[in-house]
Amino acid sequence: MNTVRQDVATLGSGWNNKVLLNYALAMRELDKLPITDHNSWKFLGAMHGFDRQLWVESNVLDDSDPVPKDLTNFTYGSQCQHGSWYFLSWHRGYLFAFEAIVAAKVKQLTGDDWALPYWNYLNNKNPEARRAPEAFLLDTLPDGSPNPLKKYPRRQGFSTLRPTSLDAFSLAAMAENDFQVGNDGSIGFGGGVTGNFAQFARWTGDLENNPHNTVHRLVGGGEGFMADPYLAALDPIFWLHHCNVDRLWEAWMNTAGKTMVRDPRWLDGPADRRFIMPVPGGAAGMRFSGRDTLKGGKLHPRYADLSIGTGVKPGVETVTRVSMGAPEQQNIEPIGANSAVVKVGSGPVRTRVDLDPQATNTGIAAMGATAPGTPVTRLYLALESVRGSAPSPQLEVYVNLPEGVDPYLHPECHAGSLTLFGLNVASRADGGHGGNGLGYTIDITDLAQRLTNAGDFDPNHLRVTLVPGEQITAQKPVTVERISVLKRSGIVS
Ligand SMILES: [Cu+2]
Repeated sequence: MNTVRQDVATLGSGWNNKVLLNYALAMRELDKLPITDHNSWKFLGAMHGFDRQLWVESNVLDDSDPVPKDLTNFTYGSQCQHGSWYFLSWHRGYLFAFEAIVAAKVKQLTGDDWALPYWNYLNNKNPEARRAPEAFLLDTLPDGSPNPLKKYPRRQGFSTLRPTSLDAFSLAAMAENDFQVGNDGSIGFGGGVTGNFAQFARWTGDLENNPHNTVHRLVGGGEGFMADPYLAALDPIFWLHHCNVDRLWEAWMNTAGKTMVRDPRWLDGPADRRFIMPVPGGAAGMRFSGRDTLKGGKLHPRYADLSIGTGVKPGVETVTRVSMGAPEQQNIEPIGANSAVVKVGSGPVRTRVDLDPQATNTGIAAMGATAPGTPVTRLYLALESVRGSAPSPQLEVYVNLPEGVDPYLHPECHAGSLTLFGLNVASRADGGHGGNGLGYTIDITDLAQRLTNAGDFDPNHLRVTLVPGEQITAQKPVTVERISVLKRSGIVS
């Protein structure tokens, strides 16, 4: 049985892509099942996020449809782990369950084997890589019936991922050597430490912010399902996107010099409960934890390729960034913060972050260190408790932008682009985490170095300007509780 996941672009175009045709045929059948069935399209989508009222308003459910208890009591419903170190492991299990259920249906309908393909949108060698596979854009199946792969709305006129120069895709996450750093895991590839189960926890990992969050917003816009975690997994393209994110994680783990597990709690999952997924046939669920998703585990996937479009060459010693030593021997300290909540609505907002000049100067002096055994530092801007009501607003972050200028004319001050995917869920006071919002870190080491070289870096403070992108308006503002600068110190190894 062929269960190797392939690049969807290599499998043929339109409905000649048999993997996607089989996908569509299976989804059409799974759509006939009621939400009470663990193998139904709706049930599988609701596992990511579920809000009955929104689903009725969005014409997914009828008002009269009975909703199963195991969705509303969180046994299966609204499980997706974001802003957390379980983001990648939970979604790996989710992909596995979905793939098994679809494959069983494909087998029953056509006799074919089936594996979930990935959308390799970062493949620079394919000029069409950012265009959605055609099967997701066609109105009908070859037999003339409605195309299930295009059932739910996306950004108006969507066919291609179109980031601008600001929210450009970045593979910077792949250069990070550590899955987590800091006691709270606030810095690193994979997301912040959470003890208990939390749908939206606190710190977003590098890979989750970009390209994961970016692609959700670029497909979904403000109105499409992919932009909102309550609806995203209902769009069949969700699964090809997440398959690629999962592949990026696998590629990262297969690169020399990366530290995946340093805190064994990650291996066993949340302290208060196990992750659970449905299985084909819909009987009892399958329980799993992080260790099942790693090499040798029952949920470890196989990919046809781990190098094209991932920015890494597995098995090859690629020195992408100097190693700062074992994560537990690294130190994270705040060296300054702003003093008031920042609210971003219709236009750019400036705030001042006061710095400890001595700590800043020593940090700047060690930023470029490469000699083994010498101290090395990186600087980060941390945005804490970011809240708002839009599903995936875009926020642009600038450092030391001159006052009164057009930010777009000053890319040299651009620190980073954030897509605040799931901000609506993370900000709900009745949600799992009491509306604490989300946290993000932006690596500003290179920017600080550039500003220092240009004589534009004052060790006493820096100015941060937040510029609203799409989905942020005066009616739907975003607030940031605190902005601080973190200094990460280690020893070059
Ligand atoms: Cu996602």
